[in-house]
Parts: sequence; C-alpha cells; structure tokens
Amino acid sequence: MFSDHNEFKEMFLKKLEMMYGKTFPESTPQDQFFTLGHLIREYISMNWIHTNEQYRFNKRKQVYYLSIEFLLGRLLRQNLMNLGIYEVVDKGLKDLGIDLADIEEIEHDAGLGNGGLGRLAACFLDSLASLNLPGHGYGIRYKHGLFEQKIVNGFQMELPEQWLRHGHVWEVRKSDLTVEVPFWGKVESYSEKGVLKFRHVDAELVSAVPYDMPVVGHETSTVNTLRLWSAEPAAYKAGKDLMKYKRETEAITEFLYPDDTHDEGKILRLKQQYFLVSASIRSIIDSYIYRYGDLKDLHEYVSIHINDTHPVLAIPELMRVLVDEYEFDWDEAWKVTTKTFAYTNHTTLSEALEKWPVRIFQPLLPRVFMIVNEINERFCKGLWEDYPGEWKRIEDMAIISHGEVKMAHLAIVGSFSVNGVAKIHTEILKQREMNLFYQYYPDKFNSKTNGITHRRWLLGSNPPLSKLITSAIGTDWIHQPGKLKDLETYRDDAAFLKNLHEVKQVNKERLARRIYENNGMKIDTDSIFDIQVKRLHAYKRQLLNVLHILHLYNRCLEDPHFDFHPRTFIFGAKASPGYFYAKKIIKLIHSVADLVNDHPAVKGRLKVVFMENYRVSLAEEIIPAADLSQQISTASKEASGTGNMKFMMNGALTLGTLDGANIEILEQVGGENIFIFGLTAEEVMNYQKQGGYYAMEYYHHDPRIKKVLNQLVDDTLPGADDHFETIYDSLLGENDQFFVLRDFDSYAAIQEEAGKAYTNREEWSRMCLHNIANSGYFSSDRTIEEYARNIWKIGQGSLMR
Ligand code: 26V
Repeated sequence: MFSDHNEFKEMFLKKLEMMYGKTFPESTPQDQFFTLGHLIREYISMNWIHTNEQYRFNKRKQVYYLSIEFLLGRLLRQNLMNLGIYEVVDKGLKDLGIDLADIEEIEHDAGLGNGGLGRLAACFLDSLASLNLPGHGYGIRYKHGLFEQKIVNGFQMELPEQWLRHGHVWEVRKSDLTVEVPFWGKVESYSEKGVLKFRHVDAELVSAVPYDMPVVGHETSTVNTLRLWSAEPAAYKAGKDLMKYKRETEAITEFLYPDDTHDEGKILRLKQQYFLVSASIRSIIDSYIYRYGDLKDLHEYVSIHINDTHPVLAIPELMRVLVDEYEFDWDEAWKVTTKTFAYTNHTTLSEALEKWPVRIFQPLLPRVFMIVNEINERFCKGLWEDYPGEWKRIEDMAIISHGEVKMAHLAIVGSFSVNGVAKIHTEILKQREMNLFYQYYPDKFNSKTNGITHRRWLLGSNPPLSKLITSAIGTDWIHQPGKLKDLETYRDDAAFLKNLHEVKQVNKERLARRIYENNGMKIDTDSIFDIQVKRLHAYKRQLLNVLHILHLYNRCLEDPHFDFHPRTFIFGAKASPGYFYAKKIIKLIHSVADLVNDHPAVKGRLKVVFMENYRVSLAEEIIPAADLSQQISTASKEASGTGNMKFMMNGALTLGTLDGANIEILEQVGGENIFIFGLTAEEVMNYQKQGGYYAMEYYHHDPRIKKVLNQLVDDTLPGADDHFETIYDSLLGENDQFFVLRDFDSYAAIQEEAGKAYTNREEWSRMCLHNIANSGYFSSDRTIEEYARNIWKIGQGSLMR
C-alpha cells in the first residue's frame, strides 16, 4: 500500500484530514492514533479478504478456538511489526514530529481476560496466523474489560474499565451476520413424519452481533479472524417490559467476570457462556454449510477447541442443532460431535471446577438441559455395562449428580482430546482429579505445555535485547525461536556478556523512569530487580515474598553489618474484588513498603514497589527489566504459568518452586541456571493426604518466622490496625494451607544464594544468556504446532519444524 515513508506520510496526512476535517497541526495525538489505526486496518483488508477466500475455496480444515477470555492488550505495535512496516511508519511519523511510541501509549489495552488463560488465547491467535494455520477465535466483546485497579491508602479499589470509550479501531461490526440466541421459555414436543421432535418455544431472544478483528500473521499474508459477540435487544415483542428486557440483554456482555468465587450473578455467567457458544456454533455451521454442504463430515473439516469448561455448552448445542434442525439421529450426531471437540483444562483447583445447579440451568436453557440429560443417561448406561455394580464410581463420573451439572465431565465425555497445560499438570489430572476418566478413556488424555508468543514478548517488548540477539546470530530466531540456542556459542564471550548486562541496564532504567512517574519513587538501577507480577492468589504465595522482605528488614535492624546486594522488590497484582484475603495481602505489601522504604537502617538497600493496575501493556515494560523472576506457587497448584516463560525469554533468572512449567524451564536450562526451592508437588500432596504438617511448630522453632508473624499483629507495620489478623490466623489458626511457613527456610536460603550470585556479574550474565538461549521451546509456535499436529490434525508438513 505504501512503499516508503514518504508515501506513508502522504497517505497519513490525507487520511487524517478526511477523517477529522482538520489539518495536521490542529490534530491531537488521539486523532493521530485513530488515523494510523484506520490506515493500517485498510492495509490489512486485502489480505483478510484473500485469506477468507482461500479458506472458502480450498476446503482447508478450520480450527475455532472458543474462549470466554482473550487478553489481547494493545495491537498497534503487533500489527505494524507483523506487517513489516514498523520502521517505515516510525520514520514517516518522525518526519512529522511525532514519536510513534507516544502514539502507541494512546491505545487502551483490550483487557478482555483475567490472566493466564486469556493471555494464552491471545498468544495462540498470534501463533496460528504466523504459522499460516487456519485458526480463528470466538469470544465476547465485553463493554468493560477487567476492572481498573486504583490503590488508595494501600487498599485496592476497582473502577469500571472503559476500553471502548473512544471506539476500538481494530474491529468491524458485522450487523448483517447477527444471530439470535434463545433463553428461558419451554420445550414442546411434536411429531413429524412419525418421528418425535422437540422445539424450544416462548423463548426470550437476544441478538448476538459479531465484531470481527483481523489477526495478522508475522510476515505472511495470512489474516485470520477473532469474532467477538455483543448482546443487543432482538426485535421487540408486544407485552414485554421493554426497558427491563433491554437492561437484561445488554447486561450479558457488559462485564468480564473477575472470577466466579461468588454466587451472585451466576445466572448471568451461564447466560454469557450459552450466548457465546450458541452464536459461535451458528456462525461455524453457517460458514461450513456454505463451503461444504453436508454436516455428517463436519469433523473432517472443523475442530472446535474449548478453552477450559466455560464454552463447554458448545457440545450439547451442536447436538441440538444436528438433531433438532438437521434431522440427525442421536448416534450419528454424537459421532460427529465427539470427533469435533477438543478440551483444555487449565486448573486443578477444585473450587475453580465449574458445576451448575440444575435449578439454574434447566429453566434458563430448557432444551440444552434435556440434551445434557440425555448425554448423561447414555453415558451412565455405558458405565453400568463396563463397571457393573460399581455405583460409587458411576456416581463420581456422572455428568449430572446431586442436583449439579459437572462441566468438566461433560467436556471430557463430549471431546476426543483432553489436555493439560504442562507435564506435571497433566500428570496430576490423570492421577488425581480426572483419574476415573483417565482409566476409562486413556487415549483421550495428552499434555501440551503452554507457550508465549516470542514476537510480542521479546521482539516487540524488548527491542534492545532483540537487536543484540540479531547482531549475534542473525534473524532466523524470529521465525524459528528454537534457533535462539545458537546464542550458546557466546557463553564465554566476555564482550557479548557485557553487552547483555548493558541491555538489561537500559531496560531497568526505562522501568525506573516509569516507577518514578507512577509512584514518585527513585529506584537504584544497580539493585537487583526482583519481580513478582501476576494475579493475587493465596496459592501464588505473594505472602511468602512479603514475609521474607520483612525478615530482611529485621536483619538490617539487628545487624548493622548485614551485607547483601541492594534489592528492589517489584509487585503487580490484581485481587478479585470479592477475594478479601487477597486484598489484605495487597495492603500488607503496601504496609511493608511504608516500613522499609527510606528507613535509615535499611540505607536504601531494600525497596518495595507496588505497581498499580497490572495489565498486558505494563507487563511489556516490567518483564524486560527483571533480574529475578519469582514463580513461587505451592507445588502442584500452578497448572503451568506463562509469566515464568516471558521472564526467562527476557533474560531473568527464575527463582521458583518445582511447579507447573517451572519444571520444564529447569529441564531446559539445567539446575545451575535456576534457583529452585521448596516442597515438591508429591510432598505437598502427601501432606494433604496424610497430614503431618503443623505450621505452629515452624512458628515456635524458627525465630525468624515467629518474629515476622508477630509483626503482623503488633504495632510494627504502619497502617496495620487489625488488618493482618486474618493473615496471621490463616497461617497459624488454619494451619497454613499453602505451606508458606514450611517453605520459608528454603526460600530464604535460595534468595540469599541468588543475591550472592548476582555479585559476579559476568557469571550472572552467562546464566541469563543460557536462559534466553533455551527459551525457544516456550514459544507458543511450538505449542500450536503440537496442537495442530496431534489434536486438530491441520497444517502442512512443511510448517512443522
Ligand atoms: C480460577 C479460580 C476461580 C475460582 C476461585 C479460584 C480460582 C483459581 C484459579 C482460577 C484459574 C482459572 C483458569 C486459569 O486461568 N488457569 C491458568 O491458566 C494458565 C494458562 O493455561 C496457566 O498458565 C495458569 O497456571 C493457570 O492458573
């Protein structure tokens, strides 16, 4: 569309005048951002049309990734880089006196996700398009993404997030493809040509309006689609309270759920789930019929991936469409359906496994409920034949039992593939949570270790490091991240290691400036940047980190000669609004920060920074600046983690437990390039099964622990009041369910070891190099290739590296 920066400049200026009726000097940065966005979208359009045409005519098998969350972040940089026009645009804007970096800052993050699960979906879309694979996303266009976090007096406050306030430049509303989704009402039976049939009548209809976003592959002409649905009132029917109907309808896509810990709003959550799957199945089938005609071969040309159980109603919904609308008999429909769906599990935490009360489910989705019931009855009948007399087993495996629908059971029974997201996670699923299903369907289970797109998380977010890598090993790593291994040849190159250190310093200085802007704090960039950024959750153990900081403070006070390398502890974390315990930990981090920062005895050697409103765009600034990456979950609890991979790829060393993908990071880098501590998953699970852990003993026998715990409830901490009593009580009264005290000693020891290691800068840089060189395995390109080859069976051989 434009071949050089001059041509770009011309088009940009013309576009700006046409869009805003202003001259360039009159325009605001906001106008400039939207002008650029529109120009780029037009640039993308030709390839988008072309990709869709190709898919239509070549009959390539399509993959649809159904997810209640897509945590996309900003898209301008990603699109410019993937299109290969970042430099041209940068240069053209510079000529106009505009800094592209400033324009990028104007874009609001599309924060349509809570954390790992939603970000994984976004990384997968980038890899699918970049590998020229026909994979598309279906999700919800929430009016408000994850809440905006404000810290007031050390407490988290939540504000509604407003990403759509000025419009979203990357989306295209497709009103002509609107579909209707039915709720409530009842099921009527009737007979047609002697066959008993069912129809859903008196339903309340909601319109699902699609908004499409192009997903641009890196340096390829492939442009896939992310389709997000928005709920709007359908045609008005007399007799309804119109305002109430409008309110209830719009509520469906108003907010992203910050979690489902609490009961209120459960109906709305189920509505969201059915809204997503009903509209998506309709859209998938319509485009299939247009291309191929006969639905009995659907599974040959379509795989539908279910990201956790949230979209699992897609299974009974497809059954419903095949049986009620396309006259399949049950067995035929079941054969097609179970060959179409694949399911990923993302957590073993039992409180996070979805179960829906029948009393909520049945009235809201009467026909879908009948179908789930039928699936359950047939499944249980099969179990009865295979395990005669084993009532308990059958009850434990049933899809509906004790008045609840078990969504994970439905997902396993209705899919041909079930996968966990890291080796240990899959093993735990097979041996524990899903063991009965593993015995019954051993071949369905497989493991796919997560990944992250190295294009966003290295190439995009860390230009200084990317340039250094390319100067050493060329550009092959950009298309084949496995080639990062070539960096190993520099392990003894002192000049290169020095450059690596300098790159880190540049990134630390950039983050220090951001901290100064946001928090008004001056940070020592020679200190170790020791970072823990992720959702706040008891099992992730931010508490262990903060108690240890308090302990370091105590050591400074007790021993004026206590010698250690200065540290800056950086936190970023949102707590779910109803998760009071997590909110107390945020307050605790702030109280410890108030105590430690600027205390004369600490002499500036310890700083604690909490960065407000952690989100994708902030992560992109924080992660490149890390020296140490804290991944300290209670072993067995973190399914995979993906932040751990981002840090590693940016040359931070992991300080972590043997949990999730940390174990595979260890396998990649070797024990001498990572700091591992704490109980193993097996030890944790043994304690859980057999008991034998008494937190109180650790309190009494370890004076360091006794001291910091007492400080939670005495007057040491500024602004404490009685806020931290719940924390004290969770550790001692409730016997420390997450083994914080049990792991304290080995954590303190490994922290000390890491601090000492940092003082040998060359050796430290060598370890960083080793981490970067072995991070290619964690590119989501590798993950997606595994999904493509082993689950979806798509793609050409040449794509498989
Ligand atoms: C959900 C809930 C909801 C109820 C309260 C407790 C709780 C705890 C955790 C979750 C997580 C839901 C699923 C999820 O986001 N899992 C994350 O998925 C990532 C991508 O696979 C993975 O890297 C993380 O380890 C995993 O926690």
